[in-house]
Amino acid sequence: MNCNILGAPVQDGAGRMGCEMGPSALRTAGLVGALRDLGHAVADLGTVAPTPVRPIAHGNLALKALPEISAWTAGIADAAYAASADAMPIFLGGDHSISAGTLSGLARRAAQTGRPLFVLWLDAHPDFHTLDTTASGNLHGVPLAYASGQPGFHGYFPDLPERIDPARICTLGIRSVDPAERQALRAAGVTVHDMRAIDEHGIAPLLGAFLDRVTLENGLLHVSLDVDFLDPSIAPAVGTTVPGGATFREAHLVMEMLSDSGLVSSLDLVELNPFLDERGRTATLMVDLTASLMGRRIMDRPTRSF
Ligand code: B3U
Ligand code: MN
Ligand code: MN
Repeated sequence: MNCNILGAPVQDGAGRMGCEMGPSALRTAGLVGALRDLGHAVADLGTVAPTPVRPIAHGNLALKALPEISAWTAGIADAAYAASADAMPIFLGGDHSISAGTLSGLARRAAQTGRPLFVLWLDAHPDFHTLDTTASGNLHGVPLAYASGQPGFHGYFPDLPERIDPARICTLGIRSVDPAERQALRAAGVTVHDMRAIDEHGIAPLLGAFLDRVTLENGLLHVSLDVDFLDPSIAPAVGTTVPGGATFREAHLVMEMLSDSGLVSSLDLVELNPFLDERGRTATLMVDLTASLMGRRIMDRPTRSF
């Protein structure tokens, strides 16, 4: 496969500094080499730039860095559109606000291909706040609401060329939801597989059912992997740790199932804060998970297992 790597060193959408170093840490942990070892052709396209920042005022005074994140969203959306023309783009965050841009650009690309875009959101949080409902004001909490066309972004964020149908979004690993998000997710019809669902059913059937839907509609699939999807005991390098996350084995299983499906057309690796890491272990885990998604296996699989 042809892969395009793009760094999006955004940190203003998170509550604390450090995600700006995410792309460097993922490169240092050997992302490009790991992909090449698996036989992929990798082009590192370098670092995305925001468009010029213009002043934007909003009635929600809690909002942080709205002009900056709006400018990043515009720059990232154009870069995502360009980078998805003939290769699989892998976006290196940066905090999760970068996905406002990646999803916007990818939705525009998908519309051109005539195939529907599905989104798998691997995260402790659904990131489904609007500019009006966020209480923290951290804009890494809004990208999924923006990209799926929830109200209140017009005039503040770049106009969306294409929205993603909320019915084609599946969130997995969720364990921290604000009341406004809970209501909006339900009204919009987003699939929410929280940790209780994973505990009750196991992660494989939940993901399998979603992948079946993508296959049935011949969809494209974007995967957005937030570090805090993972349990903090294995992935400490994130500003918003929430206990009770995906285990090492659950996370690799998800990636291997995604790889087997052959459906994944783009990927975000977000929220890595290297300042909070321990000797690079979280960056290394993110690279290893990406390798599993891109074909690394423990053993060759027989066509049927007993
Ligand atoms: N929902 C909370 C917490 C949060 C969302 N995304 C992250 N944290 N990473 C908020 O601030 O919007
Ligand atoms: Mn997130
Ligand atoms: Mn999160």
